Amino acid sequence: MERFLSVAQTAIDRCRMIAQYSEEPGVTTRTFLSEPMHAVHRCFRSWMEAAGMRVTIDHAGNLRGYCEATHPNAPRLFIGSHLDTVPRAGAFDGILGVVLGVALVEILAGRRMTFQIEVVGFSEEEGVRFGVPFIGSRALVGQVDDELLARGDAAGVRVSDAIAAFGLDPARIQEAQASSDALGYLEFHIEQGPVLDRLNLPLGVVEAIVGQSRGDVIFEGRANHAGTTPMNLRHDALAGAGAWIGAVEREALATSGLVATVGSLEVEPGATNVIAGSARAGLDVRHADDTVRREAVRRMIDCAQQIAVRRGLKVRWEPRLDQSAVAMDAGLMELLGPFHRMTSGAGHDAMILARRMPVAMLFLRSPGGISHHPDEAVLADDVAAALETGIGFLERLDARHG
Ligand code: HGY
Ligand code: MN
Ligand code: MN
Repeated sequence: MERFLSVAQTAIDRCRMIAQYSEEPGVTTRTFLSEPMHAVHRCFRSWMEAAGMRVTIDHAGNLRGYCEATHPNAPRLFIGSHLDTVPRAGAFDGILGVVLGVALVEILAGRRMTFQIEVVGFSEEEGVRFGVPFIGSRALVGQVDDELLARGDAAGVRVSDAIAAFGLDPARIQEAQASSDALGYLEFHIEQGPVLDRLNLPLGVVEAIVGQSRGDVIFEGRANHAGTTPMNLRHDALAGAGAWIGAVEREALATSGLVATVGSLEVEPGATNVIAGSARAGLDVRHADDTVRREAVRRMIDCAQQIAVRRGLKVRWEPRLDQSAVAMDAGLMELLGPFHRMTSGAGHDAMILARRMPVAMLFLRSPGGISHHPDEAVLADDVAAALETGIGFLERLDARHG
């Protein structure tokens, strides 16, 4: 492991350097094809080209670096993750997977495998700007449709406008597709949870990624004066949403293995002395079993309707994502090695790439189990162990495929 410790430290330094490219000074916030993404692409392009890779940006804004194989027309192994972040993120979620892909190519130092290697930095995985995740990886499996291209952000800018504003052509997004004979996809990612840290393990191999539902529940009441409206005459949308959020938490606590989060709440008109006329609550529900998850979502929506009736409110559900749980490829998992097997509660681009090729993920310990937070971290020894495992994986895949 020591042989890769300095490469590991460079990888960590690169992640922390990239973290400075942000829409907000002093924190790390980088959404789909926002201005700071140009600087991120410039950094990766210089690292990739110095490692002998050919670099392109596809029309979904994905950064793509290619290494040739020992022979032309060899199938391709993809290694990657996402370059966007949640608001006020840490430095490693997504970025680390792209940086380690480049580091593996640097370690190979021109040595060619019996397969091509493509390192991909996806343009958008978190779903922050347009409310729908995985735009970048969906382009690789041909699943960016006109409806998605027409989705607007909070300022009314459409996905297609954002692509054009970045200097790309939304009409050419289909060119981003990965060929169907791809050898597979490998994603290095921080665990973003407490499991490896509590077991005091540096690495884990993902067996499956849980399924997730996302969407908005919108309560509509009647705005009115906070001082003159008696309590029994109110139709308070925010109070209704608050009652429902508590019910969502109770439902999740009562259902084994289920997590449910209301992480966003938009209130109109949003003044202390005005009873809220509307409240839009963003719901995220996850479980390893798709039936359990979908059943829980249905119960939560039923509960919202019952609360609305009791309070004289209207309520509607706007679903945005129903992503099934995805199993990782057993053959690629075996090539990674005998590490702790685990389920991922976080969603990843691997769940989209799995629609077109075998996929595998290697988790790195998240000290303190912290993520989606500036305190997110990795340990240099664990990064070195991940690089050691990654080189071993490439060599074992080369031997199997050669
Ligand atoms: O939300 C997630 O599961 C991931 O961080 N995109
Ligand atoms: Mn994330
Ligand atoms: Mn991520």
